[in-house]
Amino acid sequence: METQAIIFDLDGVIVSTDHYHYRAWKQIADREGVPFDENRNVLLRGVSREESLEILLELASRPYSAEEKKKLAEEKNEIYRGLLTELTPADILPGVLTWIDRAKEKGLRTAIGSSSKNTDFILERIGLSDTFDAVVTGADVTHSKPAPDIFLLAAERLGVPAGACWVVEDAPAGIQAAKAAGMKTLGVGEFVKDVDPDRWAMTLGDAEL
Ligand code: B16
Ligand code: MG
Repeated sequence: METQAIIFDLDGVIVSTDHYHYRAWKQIADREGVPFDENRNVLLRGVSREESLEILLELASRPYSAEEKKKLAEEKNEIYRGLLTELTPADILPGVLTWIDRAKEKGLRTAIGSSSKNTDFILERIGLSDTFDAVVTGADVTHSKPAPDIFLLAAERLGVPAGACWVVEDAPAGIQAAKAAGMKTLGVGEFVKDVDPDRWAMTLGDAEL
């Protein structure tokens, strides 16, 4: 089916917020005495805040109650939101603006499909609030990536069949979600290099639309 829309993941594709996520989770992990490093952080990419905490706590030495988990997730988000105030349009990753322009020139619809409930805040910080035809986030669905729901809802809001959508993703969970939605994928960045080497680029600046 001919491509009619491009759905961009946000964190790791449009802007690199992963280090801010890492710094926030690391503060929580250190305080709780849970081992956590950059390698463990990769497992959290594209995954919801709550599920990220579950993964982090897999290495904890004691069980945590639902209430404690809720508080930890809230604390992490407060730290993360504080760090996000450092974001500016200069943080938009290489090739992104060209891709958006090219997509529009070709008459393709564009959307954001992100697990992040901070999507609106991030888009505002980097000056892209009014750029996309649709924005779907983790706040719009019950099941986040790797479930296909975020991308399927984006296609629905764009009025385009799933098979005509092309998803750009940096996380294994996101590629899995896109494939489960029956969409084509382009992987960007080192963490999805081995998933589909024929449809992969280090940055969007290295890929042709
Ligand atoms: P929040 P994406 C994802 O965004 C991040 O990659 C992931 O690390 C994060 O846990 C998730 O958003 C939830 O973020 O805590 O802001 O709701 O890659 O799907 O754009
Ligand atoms: Mg991502």
